[in-house]
Amino acid sequence: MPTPSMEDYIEQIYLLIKDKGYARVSDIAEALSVHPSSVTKMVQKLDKDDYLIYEKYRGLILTQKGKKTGKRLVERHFLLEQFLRIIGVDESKIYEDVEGMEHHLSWESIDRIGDLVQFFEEDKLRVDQLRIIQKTNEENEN
Ligand SMILES: [Mn+2]
Repeated sequence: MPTPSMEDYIEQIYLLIKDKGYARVSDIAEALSVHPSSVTKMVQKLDKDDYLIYEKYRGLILTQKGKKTGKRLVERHFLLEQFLRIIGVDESKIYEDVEGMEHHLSWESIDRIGDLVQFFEEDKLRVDQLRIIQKTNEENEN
């Protein structure tokens, strides 16, 4: 299993390759706000663990394992964003909260959250009902 930090790298590399067709060390460093030397170090570790193949002057490509993991991590991120949006979290907090949550939940919990998101999406009336409860709670707080 990849560590949280490895997951962040695999997720970003997967996104960069999906969006631009390639992932350079400098792009990864910028996306994760880390020093390029940290990227090189992690990329070497990910190469050793078979998530990608890294050649210093030719860049990197994801292996089958890396692609599969990357796709799963990006989907998990997206699901958690949907979840926070549905339960009414303010848009300005969603990205950071997902970054804080995503590595700390089991896949079991992720799947159950997926069920809950589906439950709300299948009938938008359920979202309206939740908003009524939230509005009442807010009014009682003030
Ligand atoms: Mn993420």
